Amino acid sequence: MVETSFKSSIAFKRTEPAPAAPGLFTRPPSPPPSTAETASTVSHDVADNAKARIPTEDWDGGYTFAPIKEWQVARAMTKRYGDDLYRTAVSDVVIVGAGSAGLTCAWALGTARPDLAITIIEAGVAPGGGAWLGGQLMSAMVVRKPAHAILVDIGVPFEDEGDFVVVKHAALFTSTVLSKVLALPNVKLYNATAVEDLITRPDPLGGGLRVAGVVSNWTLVTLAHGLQSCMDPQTITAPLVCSFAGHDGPFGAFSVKRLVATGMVEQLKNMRALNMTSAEDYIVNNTREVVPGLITGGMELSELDGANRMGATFGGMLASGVKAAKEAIKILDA
Ligand code: 48N
Repeated sequence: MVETSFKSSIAFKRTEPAPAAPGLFTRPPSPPPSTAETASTVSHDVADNAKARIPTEDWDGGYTFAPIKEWQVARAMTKRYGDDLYRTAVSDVVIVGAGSAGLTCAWALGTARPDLAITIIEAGVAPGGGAWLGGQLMSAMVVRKPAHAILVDIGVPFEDEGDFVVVKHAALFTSTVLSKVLALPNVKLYNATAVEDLITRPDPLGGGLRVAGVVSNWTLVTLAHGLQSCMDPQTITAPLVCSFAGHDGPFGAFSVKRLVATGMVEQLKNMRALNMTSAEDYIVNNTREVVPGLITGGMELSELDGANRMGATFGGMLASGVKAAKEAIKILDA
């Protein structure tokens, strides 16, 4: 039975879905199992992939697929997407941005706390943000120690160069952490989907406002608001939002800009020039709950705090994501 007082509901020490009508942070009853879940299909375990090989069977006589109807494909996708939207309408944590910081946060939090329902909103079709390449369109990704320990935990191979390590292609990091995050049963990724506003509530614990979720829309719709009126958004309610919206790009530093626009923060101090020797330590050590209900990390934090950029070294992003996960657990378990 979920306690419904505000403070305790943050802890989400839930055993059963609350029978009461869903409140602000009370999980509504889970949706009925979807036909997808009750269908007689048996999910394919990745362990079976070990048998993947070039088939020796003769295909020269023709390769024939099992029969299909168009409506079966349509329903297979829409049923799952509809179930996902229904289930994630109330989440425990929303992560804005699936760049290196956001994905590492999702991986750390999702693996450490399988009880938490974590929803990632990523504006791009391809998650990953700036972590598909190293620097100046070159492939290799540099990660300074001790952040290489996070690569070990995730399972990303690297070459050791002493005080730093090199992942031979940044896409190897991004695709590996992405595959691990997507395989977590308690994490849902909505890519090609933009956070176009925050949800705020009066903060019963502090008198001001607290962030209580996000407003989302398909990115193409968000980008086209000037072309067509009244394309209203969706909402996802959560007691905690972790924002890693980066420092550039069409949506850069999105959440902290909304904090200024809504008066929750006075001003952005704007990212400062490059200083590789100090920038990463600052970002990791200052990843924090910047207003009640919103943790900010990665390069979005540099825009809020006026921190230096660090250039093409990514350990600070990985460690900021893990720091945000640690802070989130402290807040949710308070
Ligand atoms: O990779 P980014 O931009 O952000 P981080 O903080 O994860 O990593 C930053 C890192 O790539 C660097 O910039 C490196 C270290 N360079 C430093 C330097 O000196 O230049 O990822 C942010 C992600 C992107 O995928 C965006 O598409 C997404 O966030 N995003 C959003 N997704 C949904 N809704 C939004 N409003 C939104 N805004 C950004």
